[in-house]
Amino acid sequence: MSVLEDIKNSIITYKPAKTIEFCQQAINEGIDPKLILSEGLIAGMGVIGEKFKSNKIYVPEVLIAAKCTHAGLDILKPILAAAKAVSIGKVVLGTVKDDLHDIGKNLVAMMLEGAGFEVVNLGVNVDPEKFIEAIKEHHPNIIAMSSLITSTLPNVETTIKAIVDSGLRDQVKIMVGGAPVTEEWVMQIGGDGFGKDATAAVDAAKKLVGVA
Ligand code: B1M
Repeated sequence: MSVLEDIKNSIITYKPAKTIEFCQQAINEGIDPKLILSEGLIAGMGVIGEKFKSNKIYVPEVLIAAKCTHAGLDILKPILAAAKAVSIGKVVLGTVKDDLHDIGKNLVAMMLEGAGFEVVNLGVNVDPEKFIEAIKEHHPNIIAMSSLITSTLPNVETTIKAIVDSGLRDQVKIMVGGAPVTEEWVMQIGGDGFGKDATAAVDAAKKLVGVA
């Protein structure tokens, strides 16, 4: 069995220490960190997602699987970040208000860092006001929002409206992503960019800062 399969299985069997061990092993074997992400961590979380959807597992199991994924992300993060030393732009990223999902958002953060962006990660359940404060404090090129459940989609719109009302809209590009988000909808609510997954998010961000 390949080490990528081992990583995936460590998530499906809820063993964070194994996730760490196998991620480290994959790095030592010289496997591309992006492959470790997609074929190991994301693949494992994909299986968990399917099981959760079909009520084969419940929230506690999902949380342990998420713990495994985050443990693996912590191992990969410095390696992906070291791949690019010069910043090609600054992104302020957060999961919108009332939404606590952060695995996909953190993957996007890491892939952006790996591509050379400086990322300010505001975390989850981020109020529109917090995004606005972050624009004033960090002067990012891009505000990036994740919305991972349909019930928080309106909070993306509210945040964009708040940015417009604050007079800061022309200082930033706005990018949105997450499972229930579509490109058409993002354009309709006044956003500038969309990515269906972490790789597409990087392409969209590069396009927005003019380096694509
Ligand atoms: Co929840 N949850 N969850 N959950 N959860 C989903 C999303 C759900 C689809 C499960 C289901 O019912 N089938 C469903 C949403 C349904 C809907 O939209 N209507 C759901 C629900 C309903 C809920 C609760 C309401 C459950 C409850 O309490 N009854 C609750 C809500 C809590 C809240 O947010 N207020 C809840 C809670 C939780 C946990 C806390 C248990 C846990 C989150 C833990 C954590 O994140 N730290 C959890 C999880 C893990 C999931 C599933 C199983 C997995 C989500 C995930 O991490 N996916 C999910 C089911 C599933 O996906 N099949 C589910 C892996 C991740 C890599 O993918 O997040 O899509 P994703 O990110 C992708 C892309 O979307 C994209 O790139 C990422 C990487 O490829 N992307 C961007 C993300 N952000 C982007 C930003 C961009 C561009 C691309 O640009 C800015």
